Amino acid sequence: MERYESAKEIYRTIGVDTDAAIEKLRRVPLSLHCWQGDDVVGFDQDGPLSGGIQTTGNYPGRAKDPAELMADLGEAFSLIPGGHKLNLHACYAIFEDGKRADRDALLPEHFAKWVEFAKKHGMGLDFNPTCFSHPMVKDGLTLSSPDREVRDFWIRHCICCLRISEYFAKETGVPCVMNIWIPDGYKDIPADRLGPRARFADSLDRILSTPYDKSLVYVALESKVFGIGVESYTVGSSEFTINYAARHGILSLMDNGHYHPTEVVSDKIPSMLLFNEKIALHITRGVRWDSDHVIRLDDETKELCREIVRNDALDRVFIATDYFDASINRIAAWAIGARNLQKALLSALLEPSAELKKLQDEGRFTRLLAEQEELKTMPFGDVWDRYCEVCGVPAGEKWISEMERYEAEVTSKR
Ligand code: RNT
Ligand code: ZN
Repeated sequence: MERYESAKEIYRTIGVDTDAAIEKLRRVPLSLHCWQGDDVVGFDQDGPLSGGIQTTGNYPGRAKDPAELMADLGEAFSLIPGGHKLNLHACYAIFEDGKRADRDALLPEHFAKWVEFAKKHGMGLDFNPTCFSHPMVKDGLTLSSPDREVRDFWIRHCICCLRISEYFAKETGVPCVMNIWIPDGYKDIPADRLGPRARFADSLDRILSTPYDKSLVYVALESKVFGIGVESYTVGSSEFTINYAARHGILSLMDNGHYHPTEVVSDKIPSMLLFNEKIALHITRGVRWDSDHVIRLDDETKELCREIVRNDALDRVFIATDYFDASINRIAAWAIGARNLQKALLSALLEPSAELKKLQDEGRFTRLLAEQEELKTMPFGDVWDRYCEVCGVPAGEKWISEMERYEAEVTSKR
């Protein structure tokens, strides 16, 4: 308490209101990806993960059924401050009485248990068609396949997902972001780069020609530069998704693991904000490639959050996490990554951005550099602890012992 009061006073001297920052961040919903809890396996198939994405590690305690995944998510949410949403994938359908449905026949009722879970936790739901880990992915292709039957299957799947997304929004009262990402691409240099993209565009046209309520569902399209096994060419490249989204009034989704290693999403955000009312993000951490490591409080995560906050775009950017590490405690992975994202947002809210912009415009670059560096040693940790307390989650290191208790009592016994 005393430490917070003293920090508050220090931030006041640089014109920053810590109480206002805390209040603002509490209302920002962060969409937590369900797939960290079970290594992107899902409940509708038992084959390997495909689509050029990979989990590595064999840490014990992976959630193996809906009850376990929900329990683990509940534990994770109790450790993460701020507003929440849960991000689901279609492969997390829950079939009761052994009545299974294939991906092109999924119904809202297969997600009724998730709606119940969301209502219990007072949160909205986001959704993703699962266009991977399935026998109808032929030669690594889905919506861009030259085989009409394959394309039709995945078009039907995405249309089912639109219905389910509407159902989520109606039931929870919170709009649902439905993000389309396809793994389609080629391992080696293609002979035709245009054809697959034309087919992908046509498939998307057919999906989006299905009427859906645009005030309830925001459809997003995620780009990617390459994947394992699709090193030479991906159909859904950045240019493809940005142009398609702009022309068809859907959202562009940028995943910060999906660009060349020296390209940063932080710098893309302001350009996208200039030309789009809303954008969507997947936040992850790539180490040498799109490895989906747990988010750290590193420079790029902070810079990403700065671009959202200082452009006053917290209500224009749908922020979601997307990483999967199977080598550590999975609940800790959720908590560490999401807490780091919250820390980055809070620290951006504690910067005197108007003042810093002014220094830039006045060409006072020495003072700008000096102030930016001084900010780094402000008593941020005391404001963070206060934020956790206000949100009713463990502050400082206290969450670690809670996570370890849960591991000893629950996940280690699986
Ligand atoms: C893959 C994309 C995609 C997936 C999830 C599971 O590279 O980032 O968003 O991670 O759909
Ligand atoms: Zn992603």
